Amino acid sequence: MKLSKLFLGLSLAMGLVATAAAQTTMKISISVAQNSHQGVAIDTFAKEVEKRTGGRYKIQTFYAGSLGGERESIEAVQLGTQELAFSSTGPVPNFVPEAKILDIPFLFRDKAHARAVLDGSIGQDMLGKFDSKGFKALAWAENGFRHMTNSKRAVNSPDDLKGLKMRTMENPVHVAAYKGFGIITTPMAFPEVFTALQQGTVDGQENPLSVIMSAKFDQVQKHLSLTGHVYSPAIFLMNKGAFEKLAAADKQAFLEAAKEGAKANRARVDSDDASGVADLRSKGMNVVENVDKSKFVGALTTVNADFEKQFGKANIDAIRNVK
Ligand code: EAX
Repeated sequence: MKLSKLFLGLSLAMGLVATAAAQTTMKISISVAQNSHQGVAIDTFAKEVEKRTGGRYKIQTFYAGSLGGERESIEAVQLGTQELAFSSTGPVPNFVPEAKILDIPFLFRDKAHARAVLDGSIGQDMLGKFDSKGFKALAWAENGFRHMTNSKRAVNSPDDLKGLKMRTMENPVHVAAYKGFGIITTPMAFPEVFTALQQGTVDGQENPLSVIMSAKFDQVQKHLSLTGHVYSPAIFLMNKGAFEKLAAADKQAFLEAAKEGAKANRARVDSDDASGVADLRSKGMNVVENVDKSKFVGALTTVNADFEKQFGKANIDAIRNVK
């Protein structure tokens, strides 16, 4: 009697150990709040990975830069101290220089064009460039078209940007271009931006409506101009070793989960873009909706000539020519 009870207890305990061992937990992070286009991306990814692996893989989600800014989380993924990150391409060129070309201002006509490029052969080839740097790039997603905000004045033309001190991403293409606008550029990690705006360390910043809303920049910025000066892609990155350790079917599960995450993310960007102006106006922002884009493009003539030299005109044209 006693022995059989002991046996039952033991086998139960062993069963529990076996269940625990069969579940692997991985981390994924974003630099913005959970209630955002990026939160939706990683929440969907986590749910889909669990579903598609029968619960053998559990994805722990971290928001608002709680594991560090985008650059730090990409570094952590490269080192393997964190398995996954979802990031804009802002800091990506520091790891994969080929990705720089995607952040050229006024490269994409609209979201449909950007999505077609990323989902087409150019984007899919680019995902392969991450392999030799210690990453598995699971899928492209989206941060969105970036717009300028500041606390000083309404921006109607590039002349209005001259002398504004603005936070930029840690991205060499952005920094070069924004200098072309006459902006005083201050590269900074995203988690520091709200405080920098609040304390007046910088006058402004630029980000998609999705980010401006989720970060509540309306509380610290008066003016918003829909410049749409650059399209900001986003990406699901995984540590290469962690991905390679997965069984073939699980690899597929992770890839498909990332695609589902990207789908949900793009849908949220679309709805944020549709509601953003009214929402931010209702919170007191002064919004300039119609800027003369040709003037902004014109201000970058010299910078664009440099980009053509640096990246190859043919490569830039190949992106522009995608229908
Ligand atoms: O990924 O750093 C930035 O401005 C990014 O757009 C933001 O963190 C969202």
